[in-house]
Amino acid sequence: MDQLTNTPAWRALAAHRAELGDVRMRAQFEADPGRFERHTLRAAGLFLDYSKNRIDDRTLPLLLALARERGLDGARAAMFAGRRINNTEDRAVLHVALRNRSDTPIEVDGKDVMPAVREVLARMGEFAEAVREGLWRGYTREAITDVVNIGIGGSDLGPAMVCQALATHGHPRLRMHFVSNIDGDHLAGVLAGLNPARTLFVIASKTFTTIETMTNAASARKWFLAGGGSEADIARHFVAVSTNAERVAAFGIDLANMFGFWDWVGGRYSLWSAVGLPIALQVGRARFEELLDGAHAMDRHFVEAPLEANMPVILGLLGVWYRGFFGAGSLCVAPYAQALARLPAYLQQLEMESNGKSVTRDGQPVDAATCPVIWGEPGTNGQHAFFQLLHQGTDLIPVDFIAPLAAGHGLPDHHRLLLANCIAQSKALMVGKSADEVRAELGAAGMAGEALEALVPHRVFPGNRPSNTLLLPDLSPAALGALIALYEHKVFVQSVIWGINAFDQWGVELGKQIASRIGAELAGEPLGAHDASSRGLIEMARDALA
Ligand code: G6Q
Repeated sequence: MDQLTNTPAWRALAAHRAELGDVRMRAQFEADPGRFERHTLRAAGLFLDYSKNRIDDRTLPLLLALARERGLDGARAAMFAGRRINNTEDRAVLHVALRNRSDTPIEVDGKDVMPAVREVLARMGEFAEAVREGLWRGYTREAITDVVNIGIGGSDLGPAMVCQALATHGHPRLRMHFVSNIDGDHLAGVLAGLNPARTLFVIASKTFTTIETMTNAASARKWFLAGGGSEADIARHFVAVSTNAERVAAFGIDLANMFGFWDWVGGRYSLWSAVGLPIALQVGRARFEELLDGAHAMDRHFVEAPLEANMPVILGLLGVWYRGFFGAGSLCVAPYAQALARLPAYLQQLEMESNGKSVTRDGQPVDAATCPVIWGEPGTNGQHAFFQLLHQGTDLIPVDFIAPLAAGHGLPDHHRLLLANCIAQSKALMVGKSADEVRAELGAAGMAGEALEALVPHRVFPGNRPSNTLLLPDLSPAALGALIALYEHKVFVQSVIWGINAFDQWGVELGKQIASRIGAELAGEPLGAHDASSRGLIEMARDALA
């Protein structure tokens, strides 16, 4: 494939960017009453307003030409057809099969994966309902009250984010806990309040070799045995989610209590698989299936909608536009929903582990900037913190605002103020405030002369700062499923433009290898060759641990 910046579409976009210059969105809105209508989309129950972007009528056709030139149609078809598009690991990428709610078969190497997907989903549902109904009991015959998911990365962030988002749909008896960090404070803090006789552990690890998860799981088992459970009781209190039956059995978990998945499910794309077991436990089988339905509706939209009306395509291309032509190095995700507090962390992994790469699928350097830094916090909290920089800092940082239109908390005044703030922020970022407007405002407040002029530069807002606003009807499982699938496909679209394999993660390996060596050294093995900094730090840690 041609170097990206040499392609005709990229060159046309570069010329267009130069022509566009500093065109003001504020002026574009004033001149064009149809701008909102033309730059909004509905899909799978979600509404996207992308009118507050630095684009004119030529921009999207040029971005779409880039998508076509980079082979988006073919790449998308290859993913849905189960081709081995994760080329560096020689794997298919089929999270879409996990939420394929149609009768259409999906094949990997000529074999339909759907019967196995449905079989695990049914077992998960039965197990979740048995725990929820109090039929699955602990060793004292008491019902389970606490579920502790032990997993990390893709085996933690998705279910943790979704369980928090759907907490209002939770079962009144069941509390969900997530332990990921190797830091003993995490496990100890969670276990401190729990009774082993009423606790169920879900050990979630695709490989069942991850050091954090295996260490936490072994300590959890010791805690369980020390707290009154016997070896024979482990089967009622430990279940596994994994692709590795051999290791699950070696850990001592009954294979009847293992929920499997497959190598074509990437960790960060796995919440739709058995990795979503904590979600099913929390909200029940039917609502877990609604989550899948919402994602499936977005999958259908991604496959069927023309590119120019395709939500993941538009979001992905706008991201490429700012990264490639405005030098935007980060994207702020601001959910106006406290329940979505973990969404930015979830998207950080989804986007940055997928597209945080600098070589193409065939190993050549990518000659354009790739994934920006993804970060954010819920609104309105962020407004009282980092929004200062979004409004008046030196960097252009696009923002994704995300808000549910309806809330279930019964505090309508709060929700009105929440939505008002969400809309106000995207408006303020876009319109800004000119020096003349500041002068008029200060004058009206009784200021004049030098005192007024001294304040003007501090109170000017440059404006013209872009954002998308995504509205959900509410925080239902279906809307959340569609939202997550939207970002998954957005990431895929961007990977195709940049020519990246979005489904491997070699960048996390080096640190793991070095940590394993240093771990042995901290346990007493002689020190190997190290730079002076690392050696000095290892010696200090050894002294502290002695
Ligand atoms: C995700 C990554 C990574 C992975 C964790 C946990 O895409 O591969 O975050 O999920 O390292 O791995 P295990 O599930 O194998 O323990």
